[in-house]
Amino acid sequence: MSRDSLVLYEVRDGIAIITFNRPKALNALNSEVNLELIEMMERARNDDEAKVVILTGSGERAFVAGADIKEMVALDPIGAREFALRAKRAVDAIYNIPKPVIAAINGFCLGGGLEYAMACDFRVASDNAKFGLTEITLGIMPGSAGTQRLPRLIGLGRAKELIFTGAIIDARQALELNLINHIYPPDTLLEETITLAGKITSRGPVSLALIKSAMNKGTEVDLETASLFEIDCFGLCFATEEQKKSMDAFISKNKA
Ligand code: CO8
Repeated sequence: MSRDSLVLYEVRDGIAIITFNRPKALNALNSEVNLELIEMMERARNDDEAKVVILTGSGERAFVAGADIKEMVALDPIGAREFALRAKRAVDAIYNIPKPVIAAINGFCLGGGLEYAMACDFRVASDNAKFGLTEITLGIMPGSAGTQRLPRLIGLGRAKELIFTGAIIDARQALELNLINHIYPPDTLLEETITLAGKITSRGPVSLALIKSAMNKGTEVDLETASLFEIDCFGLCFATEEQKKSMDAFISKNKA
């Protein structure tokens, strides 16, 4: 793990922990952070030791307090579009990695920070975490799929209220909205998330990848198309050692 990196990578017990590491700027996302994040997601994708990925922020105050306003302030429309396209590559790297990704949200999770967290498979948070798509307070709007993922997670009306007002909500409210799955004390957040991730690491990687793909793609298309895609994924599971070993073990235990 390099000390100078803006995004840190380490593997513990089969879990890749990827950490935004700009604590002095509350881990704000600039172009370099995005490039390093893409690199680290690629590393996790190719790392056979890493079965599950946890995304978190360094320091005690923030997961990510949004895109870097100091980098955005002078952008013209073409530059802003390029900035958001670079961010999209980072978000896509989170969303498309064929391994489960859990966001462990340890403080401010605003703007782009929440958009990145929503690209994860699910989210847990410390009880002092704060959430919001606050872009409107800066005279802009979400640009990393926030207008799309938030309504899918919490419903259109609730999402519009949050995005139109730019309100910041706490962890309890985020839990009530189904934006996060669990709340933990700040000092045990990472350990609790590792324990949670540990319940997934023993599961078959091919099944996990196919389930993620079926759920991500399936929820974007009609039910008939999604069901047929799921069936193709189901069929593919039967090409794996995982399936043979697990089913044989079940049968031989029952025979015994
Ligand atoms: N960008 C750049 N620097 C930031 C950011 C940010 N988003 N957030 C905090 N910082 C910096 C501050 O400038 C400060 O630096 P310095 O010490 O050099 O002055 C340091 O972090 C600490 O911050 P504060 O002093 O402001 O700390 P406070 O406790 O007073 O306040 C807040 C904490 C409330 C989180 C406050 O920092 C804040 O409001 N930050 C901005 C939050 C925000 O509006 N985020 C949304 C940004 S827009 C966005 O994300 C668009 C995404 C569109 C797509 C592109 C995705 C990449």
